[in-house]
Amino acid sequence: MIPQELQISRRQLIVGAAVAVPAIALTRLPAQAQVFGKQGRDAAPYAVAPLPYAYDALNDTIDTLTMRLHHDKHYAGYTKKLNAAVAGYPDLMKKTPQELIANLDALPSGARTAIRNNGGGYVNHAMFWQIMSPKGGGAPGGAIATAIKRDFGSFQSFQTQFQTAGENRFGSGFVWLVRDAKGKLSIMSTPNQDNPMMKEYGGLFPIMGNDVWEHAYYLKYNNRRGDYLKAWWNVANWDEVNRRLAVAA
Ligand code: MN3
Repeated sequence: MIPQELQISRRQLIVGAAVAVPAIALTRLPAQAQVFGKQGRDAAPYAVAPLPYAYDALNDTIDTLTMRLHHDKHYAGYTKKLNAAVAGYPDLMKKTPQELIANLDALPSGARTAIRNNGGGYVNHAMFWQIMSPKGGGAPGGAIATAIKRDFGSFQSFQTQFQTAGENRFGSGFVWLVRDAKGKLSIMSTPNQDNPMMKEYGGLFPIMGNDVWEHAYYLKYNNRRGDYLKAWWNVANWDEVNRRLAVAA
């Protein structure tokens, strides 16, 4: 069970990102609870979190129809199938989606693949909507800027490596910026709806990730995934990425 104090703090987060939460409370909370705060529900039935902006808000970079299909069909589909996968397992229904995917080995074998795919899809997309913003773009500031410079040499070098890893992901998947146990940032990519929090990837906390499934870019960019990855920086929400970095520690 989650202690009462966490539930209260988490509710503050659910109210909205604009609500000021004392920094000390953020650092004391487990990262999973922080991430979860914007996803709406910590137990089944898991809910489809609304986009934090209009469908057409990112239109210069990601077209409106792509956003509508991606959110209302793909993400909503993962959510529906995740709920179906845990139905009939009361113990699983009490867990957060992050807890489910971080402990795949502990799941009943009959539900494991469905939870891996759809729980991963749920967690990945809940993050993805938040780390984009119509007010995003530009160079990062704050702690993430310092950490990127420290671990990649420069923001440009980080961008190039992130784009290359995204382009090199064969088939569908995500490219990630992760933080390891020592606090060092690195880039990795995973197939399908896998997530770095899964044990086989080291159980690493994803600071940010870009969706390189064709459904994320094909209508506007067609086969040019590299163009999508390059343009995507225009909507990167560095405030949210900084928030995720802060709770990862
Ligand atoms: Mn997707």
